[in-house]
Amino acid sequence: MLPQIKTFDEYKERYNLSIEQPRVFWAGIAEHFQWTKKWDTVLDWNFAEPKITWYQGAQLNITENCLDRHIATRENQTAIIWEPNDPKEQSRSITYGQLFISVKIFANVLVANGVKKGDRVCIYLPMIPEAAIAMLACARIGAVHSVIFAGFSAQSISDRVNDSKCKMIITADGFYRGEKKFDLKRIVDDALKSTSSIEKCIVFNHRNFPVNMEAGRDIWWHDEAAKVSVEHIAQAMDAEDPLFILYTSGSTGKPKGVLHTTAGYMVYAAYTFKNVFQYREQDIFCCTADIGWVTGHTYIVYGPLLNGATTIMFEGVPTYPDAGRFWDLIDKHKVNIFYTAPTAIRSLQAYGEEVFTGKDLSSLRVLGSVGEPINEEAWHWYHNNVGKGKCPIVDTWWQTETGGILISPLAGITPLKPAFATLPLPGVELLLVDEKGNEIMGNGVEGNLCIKHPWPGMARSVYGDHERFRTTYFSAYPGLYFTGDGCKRDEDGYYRITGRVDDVINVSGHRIGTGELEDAINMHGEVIESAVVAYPHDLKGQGIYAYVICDKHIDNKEILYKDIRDHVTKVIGAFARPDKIQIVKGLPRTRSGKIMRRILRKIAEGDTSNIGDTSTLVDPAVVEDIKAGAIK
Ligand code: 6R9
Repeated sequence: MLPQIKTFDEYKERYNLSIEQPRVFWAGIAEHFQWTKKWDTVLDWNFAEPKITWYQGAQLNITENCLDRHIATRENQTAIIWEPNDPKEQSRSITYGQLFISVKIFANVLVANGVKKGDRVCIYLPMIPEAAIAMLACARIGAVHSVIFAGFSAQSISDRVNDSKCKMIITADGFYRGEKKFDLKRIVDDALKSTSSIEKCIVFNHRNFPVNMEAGRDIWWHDEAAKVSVEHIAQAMDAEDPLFILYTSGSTGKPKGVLHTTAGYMVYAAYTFKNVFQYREQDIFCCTADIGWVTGHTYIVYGPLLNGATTIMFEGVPTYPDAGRFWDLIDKHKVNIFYTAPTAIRSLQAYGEEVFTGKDLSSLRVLGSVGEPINEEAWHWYHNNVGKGKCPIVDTWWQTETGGILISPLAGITPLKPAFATLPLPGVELLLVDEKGNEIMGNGVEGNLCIKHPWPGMARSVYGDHERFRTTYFSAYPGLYFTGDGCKRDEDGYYRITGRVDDVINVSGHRIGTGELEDAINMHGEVIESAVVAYPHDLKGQGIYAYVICDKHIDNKEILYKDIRDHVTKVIGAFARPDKIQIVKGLPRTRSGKIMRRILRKIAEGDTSNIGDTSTLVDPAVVEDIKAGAIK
C-alpha cells in the first residue's frame, strides 16, 4: 500500500526529505508498485535541454498496476460507477474483474486492427466507461493515447490527429449532455476529410443514433470485441516510453501536444491521489471533470485505479434535469470524496439552498476544487452547504503539464485558508520570481510561479517539437520551469494562485489561447482583424471579449456577432464562443494586426497612455466600452 501522510508534522518531515534527498524519497514511493524490472537510476535531469528521466532502466506496464495486481483482492469490488446523463436511466457498476476483461479484449481489438507499440490513437468519446477502457487498452499495448474532449469541433480534431499522426480514432455514435445532442461520429466524419494518417475508426454504439460507416475504415466496437480472445499479456514498457499526449492551449500558435511518459506519471498520479484526498479503502470517489482534460486522466482514471479505488464517471451536467443533480448523485452513490470546479460551484450557488432539501450528503468527507482560482464566496458556499462545515476543501493547483497536483492542502491535515491552494506537495520546490527572473524571497510577496526541481509527473516534451517545450517552459527563466501563473505567498508562506500572466484565458477551467481564438475569428469572412481579452465573469471566472474590425459597414451587428460565435464553435468548439463581441471602428488600417491587438489590449487594460491620442485612433465610445467591460 502506498504511504499516506497522517499528520501536519509528518507532512513537514516528508516534505523536507523530498527536497533534501529527492532520489531517496521517490525511490521509496516507487517501491509500492509492480515492476517488470526495477530502475537503474531514479532521476537524471537538466532544465537546459531540457532532459528529465525518472526511473530510467525500469520496465513496467501501468495497466498491470491499475488492474492485474488488484485482481487477487478486488475482483468483485466496483472499479467504475457510470452515472448516465438522464437520471431515469440505470447507472452501471463495473467491477475490477470486469474492467480487466474489457481492457484485455479491447487491447486485442487494437492489435487486431494494426495498432502497435508507439502508435498514436485518438480517443473522442463521451463520459462512458468505454473511454477509460480505450485509454487503458492503449496503455496496455504501449500505444500512445490522445484523448480529445468531446466538445471540440471537427477542425480541432483534424488539427490534433494530423499533429501526432494518429493511426486510429475511437469514437461513439453520439450522446446527450443535458438536453444537448452531440453527433460525435458525424463530427469525426467531417474531421477525417482532412486527415491522412487514420486507417481505422472504431465506433462504440452508445445511443443507437444513425451513423454513416465507411467501408474499410469504420468498424463497430462490439463486432470487433466479439472476434478476439479475452487473454492479453501487458506489453512491458520502458519507464520513459510515452503514455499519452494531451493537447493544451498556450499563448502562441496552435495547441501543443503535452507528452507524458509512463513510470513517473504513474508514481505521481497514485501518490497525489492517495495523499491529497486522503483516500481510504472502500471510499467512493467522484471527480466531475471530463476525461478529455488532464483532471479526468489523472483523477478519474489513473490515480483512482492505481489505488484500487471506486471512481465515478458522470455523463451529464450539474444543472440537468435540475440544479440538484450533483447532490442527487452524491446521495445515490454515497460519495465520500467529491472533486469539482469553481465554475460548477458558482453556477449552482445561483439556485439557492432549496436544491439541497431532502438530499443526504452525510457520506461526504472531503471536497476538492480544481481548474481555476476559487473565490472566497464560492469557497464558503461549498464548505457550508455541500460540506455542512465538516469537510475540508482541497484547492488543488496543477496543470496539464504537471501531470498531477503540485500545490494543495492534504485533506484534514493541512490547516486551510479559503481561496488558498496552501502548500506544495512533497517533491515540489516552488519559487516566485520577478519580471527579470530574480527570486523573490520572504513572505508577503507576489510574483511569477516557477519550479526549481523536477517531479516525477511532469511532462517530458511537446509531441514532435521538443524545442517548443524548451522555449515555452524553460526559457523565460533559465534553469526553472515557468508555470505561466502569477502567485502570492502570504505571511504564513501559503500560496494563492492569482491567474495566468500569459495570453491564456481560463474560461470555466478550460484554457484558451488568445492567439488561437484570434486566428479563428480572423478566418471569418467579414472580419479583418481581431483582438481577444479576458474580463471577469461571475460564473465562468473569466469571459471572452472579442474586439473585431470589419472592412465594410455592418447593418445588423447582432447577426454578425452570432455568426462569429457560430464560426468559433465550428473552428474550436462551443466552449470557446466569445461572451461579448464589439466592432471597433476608427483604427487606422495601416496598422499591422499585431500592433492593433496590442493597442486594444492596452485600452482593455485601462491603459491609454503611450498609444497616442486615442480619440483619433479609436472611436471614443468604443474606448469607454472597452474600459468598462474588460480587464487584463
Ligand atoms: C488541472 C488543470 C491549468 C491552469 C493553471 C492555472 C489554473 C488550475 C487551479 C488554477 C487557481 C487552482 N488552475 N488549478 N488556478 N487555483 N486550484 O486545470 O489543468 O487545464 O492545464 O489548466 O489552470 O492557471 O495554470 P489545465
